[in-house]
Amino acid sequence: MKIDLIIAYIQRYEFGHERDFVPPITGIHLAAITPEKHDVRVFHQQVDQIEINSNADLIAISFFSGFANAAYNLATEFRKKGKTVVAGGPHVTYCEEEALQYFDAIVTGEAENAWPILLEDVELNQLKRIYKGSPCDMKGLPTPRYDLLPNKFFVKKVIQATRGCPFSCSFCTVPSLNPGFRLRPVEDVLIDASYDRFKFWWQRKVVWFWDDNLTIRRPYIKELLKGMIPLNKWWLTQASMDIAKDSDLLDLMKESGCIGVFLGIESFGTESLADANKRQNKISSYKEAVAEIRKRGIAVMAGFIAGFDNDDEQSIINMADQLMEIGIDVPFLSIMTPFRGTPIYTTLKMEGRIIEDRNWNFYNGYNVAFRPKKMTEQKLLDAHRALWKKSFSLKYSLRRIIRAAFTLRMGAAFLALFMNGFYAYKRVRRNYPIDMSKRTGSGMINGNILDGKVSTGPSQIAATVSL
Ligand code: B12
Ligand code: SF4
Repeated sequence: MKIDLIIAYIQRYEFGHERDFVPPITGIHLAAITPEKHDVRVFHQQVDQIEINSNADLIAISFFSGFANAAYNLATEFRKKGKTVVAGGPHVTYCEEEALQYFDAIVTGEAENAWPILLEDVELNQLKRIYKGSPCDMKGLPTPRYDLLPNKFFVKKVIQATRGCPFSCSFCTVPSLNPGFRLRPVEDVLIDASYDRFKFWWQRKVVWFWDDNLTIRRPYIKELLKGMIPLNKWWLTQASMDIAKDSDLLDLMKESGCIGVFLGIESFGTESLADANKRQNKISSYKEAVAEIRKRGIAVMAGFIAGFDNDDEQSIINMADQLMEIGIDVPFLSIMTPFRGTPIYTTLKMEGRIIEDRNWNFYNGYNVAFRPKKMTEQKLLDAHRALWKKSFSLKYSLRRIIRAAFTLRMGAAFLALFMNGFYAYKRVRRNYPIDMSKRTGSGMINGNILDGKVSTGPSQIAATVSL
């Protein structure tokens, strides 16, 4: 069969992205686990035009909640052309009934066991409506199909070594989406990390782990990193703050070429961290923890969330200074989003605080889909935008770039330069995160059909994976 795998996307910034940094791994992983007899193409709606007139036998769409409207629009258009359209990913896993209105079949949970069965059923003309994927054994997973990635992505080597996370933060779906903590054999991961059929040296050099919490199982990560040393790569990952107390691990991270770690710091409020169930974070030790990592020349990227019950406008805006103060090299600033399948959704739903008439566009991480406790939804949005503008002002961005240039190893300093430069340029161009209440309903965001092709935004500006 001919299969088109599509990663749906909706532009999140006013003018899209200026540069496409890192791709999702989902499409190229699904392509890799598709039996070889099938002919697969992978489209990323953020950079590719989608061929509605495709001659594929099967269209398979993956999407996050914030991009559901794009996925549903695509499915509707493909089905008008008589195509069989299936879907999977975090949104359909929690919104089965809704998704079944748009797709011929859905795969919930992980695909490794269910996807081959679905494909066989399509061939036998016996497609069922729901395929329930189970947490897979990660031994023997193939190398992602990097050859199918569009050239627009700057970094290409995205890898997954583990699945799951032992923590249970209230806003996160990982504990139910990828239950348990599972590992790929180190030798399999090293094969992927060594893949070098890329055009540019940095695409061969940089390895970006798309794991939930790569460092949590110490014997495993230490074995993996020892194996990484001879590969001479620059690598990045997500991790939890406990790594800062493990100097042996940090030394090994440095030795094996780590240039960046993403920490979910989330908040500077004690009550907010309790609301988040983020017991692994201690505010009093943020600065010290960041310094321990930076001492090894590794850049600290960190996520912060605006909209906990104890947040007010000022506490949100204050984060711009607080994150500078603790030494963060690249901040990622989002708004609390009540994703289905999370404890925070259950709480807000029970309290009647989900704004039911806000569609999935409001679930892109930059919009408000619930009623905050200490302010109106508009005030939360305004406070987030004020935080974003202050954090990515030229003054703050340059300070971070210069600090990184003088204190971090080369790859980490490049990272700080590119990422801060990327956001500062957006700030200067006024390319702000889109306020969906001003766009939704205009028909501009939800995947326009242009000459039989679908784009993600009005101007067809390439919209990128943003971090
Ligand atoms: C890597 C990652 C990122 C990366 C890459 C993003 C990307 N587009 O891929 C970065 C850091 C950029 C990122 C950003 C964001 N992310 Co993110 N991210 C992840 C993470 C940690 C791993 C995803 C992954 O690649 N897994 C490995 C691949 C191989 O597996 P997979 O994608 O899960 O797909 C499997 C199954 O779902 C299924 N499947 C998926 N699609 C399909 C399609 C078909 C047809 C089939 C059959 C099966 C199938 O099969 C796959 C194999 O089993 C997950 C957490 C998690 N455990 O899922 C969060 C997660 C996906 N992210 C999430 C969110 C919210 C975001 C942001 C909106 C955050 C923000 N505030 O800005 C942004 C969006 C940015 C963007 N432009 O896409 C949420 C999504 C929740 C939801 N319901 O939508 C998750 C689940 C984390 C959470 N908070 O709960 N993210
Ligand atoms: S530590 Fe990260 S991945 Fe783990 S549950 Fe919390 S937010 Fe999710």
